[in-house]
Amino acid sequence: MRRLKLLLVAALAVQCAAASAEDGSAGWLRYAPLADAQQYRMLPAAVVLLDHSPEVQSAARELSRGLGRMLGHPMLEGAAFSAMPKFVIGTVTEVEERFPQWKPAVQLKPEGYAIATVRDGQRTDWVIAGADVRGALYGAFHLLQQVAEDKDSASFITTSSPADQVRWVDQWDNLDGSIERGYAGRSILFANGGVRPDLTRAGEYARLLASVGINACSVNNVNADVRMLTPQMISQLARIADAFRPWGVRLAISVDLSSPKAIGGLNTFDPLNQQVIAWWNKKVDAIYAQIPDFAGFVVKADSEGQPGPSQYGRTPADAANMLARALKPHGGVLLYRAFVYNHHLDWRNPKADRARAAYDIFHPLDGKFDDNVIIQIKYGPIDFQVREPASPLFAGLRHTNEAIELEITQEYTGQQRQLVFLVPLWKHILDFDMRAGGRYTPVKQIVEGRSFDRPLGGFAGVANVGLDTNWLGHPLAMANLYGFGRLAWDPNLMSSTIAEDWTRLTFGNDPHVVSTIDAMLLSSWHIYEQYTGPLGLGTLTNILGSHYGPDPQSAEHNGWGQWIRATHDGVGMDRTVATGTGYIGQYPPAVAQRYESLETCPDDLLLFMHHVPYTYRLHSGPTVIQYIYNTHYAGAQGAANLLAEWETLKGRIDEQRYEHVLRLQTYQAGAAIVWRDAINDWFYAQSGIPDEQGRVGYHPNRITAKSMRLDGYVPVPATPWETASGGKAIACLHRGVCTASTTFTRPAGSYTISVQYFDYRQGVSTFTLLLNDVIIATWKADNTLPGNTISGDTSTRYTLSNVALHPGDVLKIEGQPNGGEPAPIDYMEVTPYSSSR
Ligand code: GCV
Repeated sequence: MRRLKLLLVAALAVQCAAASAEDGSAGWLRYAPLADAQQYRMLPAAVVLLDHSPEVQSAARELSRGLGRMLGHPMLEGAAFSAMPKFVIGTVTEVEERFPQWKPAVQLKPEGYAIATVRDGQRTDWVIAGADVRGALYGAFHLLQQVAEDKDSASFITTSSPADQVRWVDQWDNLDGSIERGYAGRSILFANGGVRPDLTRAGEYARLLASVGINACSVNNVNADVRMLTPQMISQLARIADAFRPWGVRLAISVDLSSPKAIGGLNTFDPLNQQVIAWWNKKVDAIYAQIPDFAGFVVKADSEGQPGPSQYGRTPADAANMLARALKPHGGVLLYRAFVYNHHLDWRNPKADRARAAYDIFHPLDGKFDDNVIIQIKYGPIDFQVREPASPLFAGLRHTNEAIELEITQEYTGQQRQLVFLVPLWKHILDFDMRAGGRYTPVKQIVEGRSFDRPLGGFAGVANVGLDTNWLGHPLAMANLYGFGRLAWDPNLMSSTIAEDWTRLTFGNDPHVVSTIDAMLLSSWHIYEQYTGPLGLGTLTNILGSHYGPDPQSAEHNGWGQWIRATHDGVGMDRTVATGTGYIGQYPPAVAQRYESLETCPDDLLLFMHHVPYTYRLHSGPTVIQYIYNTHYAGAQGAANLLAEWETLKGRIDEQRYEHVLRLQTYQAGAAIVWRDAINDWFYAQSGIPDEQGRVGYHPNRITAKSMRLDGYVPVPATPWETASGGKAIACLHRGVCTASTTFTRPAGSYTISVQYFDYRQGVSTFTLLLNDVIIATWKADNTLPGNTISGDTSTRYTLSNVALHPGDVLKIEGQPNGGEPAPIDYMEVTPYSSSR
C-alpha cells in the first residue's frame, strides 16, 4: 500500500514564509500568502500522483508547497485521498486511463500540458496532464503562478505547448569557481577545479528554471576547460545531473574540440581523423553510461583563441557532424556556435567587417549539418550590444537547425548594477521579419523551425547566475531570467505581459507596485541605450576590458572589429553594398533594400549601417550630433526617473528588497550622468560641433576637484580622459587623509550637493563632507565596481539633498584612502534644491 503523507510541512511553511526575509533567494517562486485565499476555495486540498517519475513527484511536492503557503492550509498527498476532490497529476496517457471520459482539448506537443476539471460523480477533480512527465511539471508550475498572480480561476483551465524544443540556459562557469561575465558571485556548480560538494543551489536553480519551462543547462564556460572530459570529471558531472533531474533539466556541457589531443593522448584533433572520431564516440558513450539523459554539447571553436577545425583545413560542419554522430545514438544534440570570427582584423581596411563573419562562414555550409546539429546564433552580428540588427544568418540557413543565443547576464548592458529589462530588446529581434524568400519569416518562427520546416530549434540564454543569495545581483535582473524562459516557451508573448507576471510573482499584487515596476522595467532598455550608445553605435563601452564604463575610443584602431569609425567629419560603419563592406547584402532583398538606402534605414540602426556626417539629419529631425547630445541628456534624466519611481514604493514592499534596489538605482542615476558627460564630451572633441542647447561641456554648478583648495590631494589623469572633468581627478596618494575645500559664493538657499568620486574594486576609502568644519555626511567607497583606476568604470556619485548654504560657507571633502584606493574625487556639484530632480 502506498505511503500516506500528510504534508504538515506545508502548514509550517505557511508560517515560515510570513516570517522569512525577502532576500530574493526564492526568485519568482515566493508563494506569498494571498490576501484573498477564499476566492480559490474550489481548488482541491489533496494531490494524487499517477506517475512516480522524479518530475511528477516534484510537481506534486511543488503544488503542496505552493498552494499550502498561498492558501494557508496544508495539502494532503497520496492515493488514500482518492475519494476527496483532488489534483490528479500525470501524463495524458495516464490521466486518460484514470478518466476515460477525458481527453485534452487540443493535441499537445512534447512537454506541453493540459489543466482541466473532471466531474466524477459529486466530485470535481483537477487534472494536470503532461504530454510527458516534464509537461506535468510545467503544468503544476503554471497553475501555481496563476494563483500567485490572483488570476481568475476560470483561466486556470488551459492547454499549452512550447513553441521551441531547445530551451537551454548556458552557464559560463569555470572549474575554479569563477564565472566569465558573471556578476553575482561565484559558481553554484564548480569550485577548486571540480564540482562543488554541496549542490543544493544547483537543485534550487533547476527548480527556478523548470518553473519557466527551461529543459537543459550547459554548465561550463564555452571557452571550455579540457578537464571537463576526464573520467573523474564525468563522474562529478553526474552529480549535477542528479541535482537537476527532479526538475526535468538535462545536463549539457561545453567541450573544447582539441580534447582528443589535449587529454586523449592523440597527436591530432582533426575531426575527420578515424582515431579522433573513435575517441569522441567512446567519450560520449562514457558520459551516457553515467548520465543517461545527457542533453548534448555546446561548441565554441575557431573563435577568440579557441581551437577549431580550421587548424586542419576542415569546416564547422565537419567538426559539428563528428560530434553529433557520437551523440545521435543516445538522443543528444550538438549546439555549434556561429560566433566564429577573426579578432585580428585590419582596421585600416574599409572592407573588413566582423559583422560579416558568421554569415560568410556558415551560409555556404547550409544543408551540410546533420539533423541533430543546431547552429547557435547570437541575436546580432557583433556581440550582445545594447542594439544590433538581427543577425542575417537567421535567414541564411534554410536547411539547418538554428537556435538564437540571448545574453541574460548583462555583460554589455550594465552588469546587474544597472536596471535593463532585456525582454523588449529580445522581442525586437524575435519579431523582426527577415522576409526570407519574400515571405513573413520572423526570427522567432525561424528558430522554432517553422519557417523552413526544420525538425529542431530554439533558444539558448547565457544566464550566469552565481552564489549571491538572489542569483543575479540586481533584484530586478531576475525578470530577465524569467522572461527568457517565458519567451522560449512562447515568443509571441508581449514584453508587458512578461513584466507584469514577473512583478506580481516577485513583489505581489498591489496595483501601484505592479504598475510602477512594470513601467520601470519596460522603459529601462531604451533609457540605457540613450545614455550609452544610440543610433546603432553599440554600447560604446570599454570593449578591451570590463565592458562596463564609457570608452568609445577602445572600439577603434584594433583588430576586434567593433569599430564605429568616428572621425572629425562623421561617424558610423559603412556596411552598404554600394560603397561599404557589403554586409547589408547578406540580408534577404527586402531587408537589404531598407537598410541600404538612407531614405529607409531606421534611425536606431543608422550608424550600424552607414557612415554619415555629424550634420546628417535624422528622420526624427535633429542632426546626428545633436541627437547624440539630446539622447544622452534624456537617458540620464530617465535613469533619475527610475530612481524617483522606485522611491514611491517605500512602505509598499519589504524593506530589504526596497533598500537594495534603492541603492542600485541611486548608483545607476549617477552612472548615467558619467556616461552622458563622457560620451558627449568625446563626441564634442571629435566633431567640434557644439550642443545647440549649450549643455555639453558647460556645468555651471560644478566645482572640479582640481580647482579646489587641496591639502594632500594631487591631480591625476583619468583614463579614458573623458571620464573625469578636463581629463583629471584628484587622488590622495601620499597621506593618510587629504582634503579639498571650496568657498560657496552663490545666494543663500537650499541646495543639493553631489560629490563625484571613484570607487575602486579594491579598498574602502572613507569620505567626509564638512560644512564650515561641521560634518554633514560621511560615506564609504565600498562598491565592487570593475576596476582599480580613475575611469568611467569606477566613477560614482554621492548626493546629499536639501542643505542650507550661505555665501562664504566653506565646503570641504575629506578623503581617507584605504587598501590601495586613494579616495579619488572628480568634482562637487551644488545645485539649487528645487531643481535638483
Ligand atoms: C565566453 C564575448 C564575451 C566573452 C565570451 C564571448 C563568447 O566576447 O566578452 O567573454 O566568451 O563573447 O560569447 O564566446
